[in-house]
Amino acid sequence: MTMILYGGTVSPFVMRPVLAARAKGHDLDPVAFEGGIKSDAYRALSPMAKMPLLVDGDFALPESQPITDYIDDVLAGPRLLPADPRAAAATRLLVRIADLYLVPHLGGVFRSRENPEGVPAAMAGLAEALGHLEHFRNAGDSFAVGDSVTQADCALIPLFFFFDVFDKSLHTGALVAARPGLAAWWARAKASDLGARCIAEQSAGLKAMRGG
Ligand SMILES: N[C@@H](CCC(=O)N[C@@H](CS)C(=O)NCC(=O)O)C(=O)O
Repeated sequence: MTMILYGGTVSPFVMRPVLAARAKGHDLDPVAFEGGIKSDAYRALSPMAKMPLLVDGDFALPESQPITDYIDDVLAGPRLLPADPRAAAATRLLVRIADLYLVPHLGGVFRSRENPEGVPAAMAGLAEALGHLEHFRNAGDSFAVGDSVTQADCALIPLFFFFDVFDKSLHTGALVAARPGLAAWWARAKASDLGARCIAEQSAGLKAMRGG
C-alpha cells in the first residue's frame, strides 16, 4: 500500500481510518510526521495542522471522516457503509452525532485538571450526546448499525475508549451504562479483535504520552 497515514495512536480521529482499513483487511498503521504536525512541511500539506493526514501519492487529505470515506472507496474489502440507503444514512448519522454532539464535550473532560469548573457541563453534554446515539441506534443491532462492521463502529470505538479512561477520575463509565443499548454494543466492541487491538494501541499511546 502506498498510502501513509500521519498521526498518533491516542487520537480517536487517527484511529477511525486505521480501523476502517483494518475492517477491510489492510494495515494502515499511523506514523509520526517528521518535524511534527506544526511544521511548515506539514502545514504545506494541511494548513489545519491537525492529525490525521492521509497522503496517497500526490494526494493529501486531512480530516478523519473524508479519509475514512476515501479508504472505503479505494481499498478492496467489505464496504463499511451498508447498501441499504436507510442503514447507510443511520451509519452516517451516528458518525455525525459523534462528531457534532459528543466530540466537543470530550475537551471538557480532557481539561478536567486545569479547568475543573468545566467538568459538569462536559459531563452533561456527553450524557446528552450518548442519548442521541442511543435514540438513533437499534438497540438490538450487534454492531453500531446492523450485523457487520460499518464506519460507525470505526468512529465510535476510539471515542468510547475515553469513557473508560476517564471513568476512574470522573465516572464517565456511568454515562455509558445509563444507555443500555450502547453499553451492550460497547461491551461487544471492546471484546472484538478490532476493538481490543484499538484500545490496546490507544492505551499504549496514552501511557507513552503521559511519560510511560
Ligand atoms: N475534525 C478533525 C479533528 C482532528 C483533531 O482534532 N486532531 C487532534 C488530535 S486528537 C490534533 O491534531 N490536535 C492538535 C492541535 O489541535 O493542535 C478530524 O476529524 O480529523
